[in-house]
Amino acid sequence: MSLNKILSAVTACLVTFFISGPAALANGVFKAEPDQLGFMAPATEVMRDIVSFHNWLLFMCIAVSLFVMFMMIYIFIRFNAKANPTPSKTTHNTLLEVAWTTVPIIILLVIAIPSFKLLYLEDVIPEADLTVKAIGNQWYWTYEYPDNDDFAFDAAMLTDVEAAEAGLPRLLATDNHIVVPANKTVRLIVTASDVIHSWAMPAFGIKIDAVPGKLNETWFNVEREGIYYGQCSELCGKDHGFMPIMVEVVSQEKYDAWVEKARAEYAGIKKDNLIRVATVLPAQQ
Ligand SMILES: [Cu+2]
Repeated sequence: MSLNKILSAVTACLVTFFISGPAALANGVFKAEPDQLGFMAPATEVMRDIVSFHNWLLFMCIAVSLFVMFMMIYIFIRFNAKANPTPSKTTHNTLLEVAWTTVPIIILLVIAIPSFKLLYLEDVIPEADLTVKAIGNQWYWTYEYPDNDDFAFDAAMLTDVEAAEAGLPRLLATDNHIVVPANKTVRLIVTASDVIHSWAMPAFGIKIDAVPGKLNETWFNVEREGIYYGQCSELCGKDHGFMPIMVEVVSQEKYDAWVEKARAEYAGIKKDNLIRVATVLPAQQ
């Protein structure tokens, strides 16, 4: 590989990282793409901040690495035995010692301040417009809408054939999925019925563990309508890779209409029976 090719590959990587991944597809589908290097296009304020914090950290890493590298190269050339046969006996330099103590402190501070800001943004849940509860099961998700008569349903992965027929992405689409309104704060409560799962939605900047016997909560406010895909992100057994998460973000009117429909459709489902539905297994490859 020529130096030119290596340099252009490195530049391509850096550019991809700094522009934070591909934009949303034209039809409003947000999912990971083949050969994707950066993040998925952010759909929430939290994810946008995560992306810019990531870029800031990357910049700091590169700056520190380059500084150390050039210092070392300079020392190798300027102070090797041939170029500098009689070394200086100098010890202690007050200015230098103060500098190499304070500069790292300043670097840590400029990393810590945005980091804490981001942590608080993620952690403190604003006044929520609605609540959705996600329950991880081996190996599908159950969702409950406590604000709307507490209706509930399961979301299991579509088989390859079903996904192809529906024109939905393989290994990501589910039979039922949650629908939420755009530009509304959604409080998400997460737990599990058997082992630890993790509800992860890259475009929202969410990855939260679903722990049996424990309620975790987080929030999101999605700015753009569309269909968003994520996956269980905690190793939870043999079908861990086959319990994707699908979220449809729609306008308030469409959401209200969906709630009416869902209320009727899922009304007969007793929550106790939900967790007994057979897992949809992927087609054998
Ligand atoms: Cu899982």
